Amino acid sequence: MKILVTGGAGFIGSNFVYLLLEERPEWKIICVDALTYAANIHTLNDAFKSPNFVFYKEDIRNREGISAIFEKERPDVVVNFAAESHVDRSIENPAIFLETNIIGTAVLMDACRKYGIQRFHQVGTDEVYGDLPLDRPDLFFHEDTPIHTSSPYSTSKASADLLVQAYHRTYGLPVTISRCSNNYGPYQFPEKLIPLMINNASQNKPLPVYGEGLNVRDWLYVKDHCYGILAVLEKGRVGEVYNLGGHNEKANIEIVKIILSELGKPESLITFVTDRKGHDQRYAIDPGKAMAELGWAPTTMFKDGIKLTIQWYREHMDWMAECTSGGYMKYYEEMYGNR
Ligand code: NAD
Ligand code: TDX
Repeated sequence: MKILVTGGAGFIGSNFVYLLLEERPEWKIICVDALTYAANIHTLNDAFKSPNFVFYKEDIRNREGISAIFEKERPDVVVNFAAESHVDRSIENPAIFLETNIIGTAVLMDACRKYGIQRFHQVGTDEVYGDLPLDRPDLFFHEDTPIHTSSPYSTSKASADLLVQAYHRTYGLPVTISRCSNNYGPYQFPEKLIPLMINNASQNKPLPVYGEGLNVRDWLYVKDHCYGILAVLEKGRVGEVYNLGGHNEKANIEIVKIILSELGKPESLITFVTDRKGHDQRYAIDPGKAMAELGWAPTTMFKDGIKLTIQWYREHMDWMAECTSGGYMKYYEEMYGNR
């Protein structure tokens, strides 16, 4: 099996590469990543040691470059993780989200049509369903929940999903889509809630909580997400959407307090700042279809996963320092300076 993984130098893509090396060591992995600000090539240091791993620095928007990789490697399966993934950045600068997340996905699928493929899998998000009210804990996102997006990020991801479904119906491209809730774990760029709070708390810097910190996210350990994607590839039905999540809802403020407590830091570091524009209230996935059809279920409880995650960042402060060098301080100042 030859599997082409885009976005493999980012958070979830790199965890997926490591899962494949562990669980499917006979597969050839062709990793394609443009190495944007969100990537850290050192994340893949151990993958480079495998003879079954090859890496191409390429942009999924580049039709000729992507075509040349397909021509040379002839992948059997493509899994598309590559994306601009941060909601706050999409609010500041939507254009690149439309280009990478929509056009990039189309470029990949055009290459799949040209060269033939057993499966194109699109890594999607629960944010395409919009949000749920805080006072209706009985409501969950199902695969047939209407698409109703809030941010330029979620709109670009929803557009990509619609395009994937259109390529299936129009051209018969064998596609699947997974839509996952918030991931946490090793190798996440410290612009996202959990690594940002771990990084700031470690340095006794203020922890910027948006609004009152009451927005709810449904957290899944990244390795469980990766097992879910592998299950969709191997057991999922072509043309179908699968929601992945672990019924692990937490208000942001709870997460921040857990991090402070694990690190032995005072709650006085918490600073409430101006809310995110259009901030989604609550995400909550019903993963019943994936569980019933694929036999998939998360195995890492949040109480264990968050400890593993905090421990990982404490042991990899050099990795964090690499991510936060370069443009990070400028980004931080622009995003949080006057908040
Ligand atoms: P990330 O930002 O950590 O990584 C994205 C990777 O894609 C980076 O390595 C980056 O260099 C690469 N990339 C960006 N633009 C590219 C381009 N034009 N061409 C080639 N490579 C490019 O993101 P992530 O958190 O790992 O998310 C991966 C996927 O999973 C995304 O599609 C995201 O929408 C989806 N997702 C993420 C979460 C989450 O909680 N992080 C939840 C559900 C779904
Ligand atoms: O500094 C912060 N303070 C804060 O209160 C940051 C960065 C976030 N927050 C809040 C906003 C959200 O309610 O924490 C929550 C989580 O924020 P993010 O980590 O930015 O994630 P979210 O916006 O929920 O989106 C994530 O999950 C779905 C990923 O970034 C997406 O790629 C994925 O599709």
